[in-house]
Amino acid sequence: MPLQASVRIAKCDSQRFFARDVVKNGIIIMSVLRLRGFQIHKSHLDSAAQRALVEALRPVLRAAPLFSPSVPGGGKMSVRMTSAGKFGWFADETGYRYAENHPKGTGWPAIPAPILAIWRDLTGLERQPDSCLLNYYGQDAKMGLHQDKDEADFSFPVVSISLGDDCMFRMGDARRGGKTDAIWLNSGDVGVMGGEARLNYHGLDRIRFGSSRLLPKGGRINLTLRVVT
Ligand SMILES: O=C(O)CCC(=O)C(=O)O
Repeated sequence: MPLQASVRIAKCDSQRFFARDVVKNGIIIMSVLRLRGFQIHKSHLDSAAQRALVEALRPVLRAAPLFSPSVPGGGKMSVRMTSAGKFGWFADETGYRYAENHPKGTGWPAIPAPILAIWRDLTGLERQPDSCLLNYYGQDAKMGLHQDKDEADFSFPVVSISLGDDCMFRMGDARRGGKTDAIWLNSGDVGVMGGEARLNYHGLDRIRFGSSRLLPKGGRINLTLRVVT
């Protein structure tokens, strides 16, 4: 008879970091980490689920190709992006906002069902997200520290799915310029940023290009699900 999975608190060394392991047959099959309130479900998606998500994203990318947004003050983001859902996140010289159309003028494709299922599983919410932002990080792409605050209601969490190459993710608190901590995220990890952590500054220092074989051309995809209105 298979042994039941059990949960054990593996480490709890400060308010900033907390880890809880799910152990089956003496082997850790999943860990839930908390870094400054960001809840990270390590290896939430196994390899088959990761491959299925990449397949589900192909039609999204065909209908709404990646673009490199310009930013206020000039220059372009190093991350390429697109969206699915009712709203897509967008930036240009005039600011940051959600838009109902892709820059080419068409509406965004629907959020694929397996992605909505992850949101439901981890948030338990009836309310579905109305935006799924897809960020693609090539070899030198990164993202500066920022808050997610273009949404109307911060009581809804942000769910963040990592696919492909490892990345160094940095998390602070809700003050600009406050202390930060960094953690490596791997393909299949899914994070939930909610509650007191919802407005924490966060960003991405770098990716470890070529560390995963999930994406044919390498790099990392991050999907973030948000309730916008
Ligand atoms: O790529 C990531 O893990 C973070 C993405 C992010 O911070 C954002 O889209 O606001």
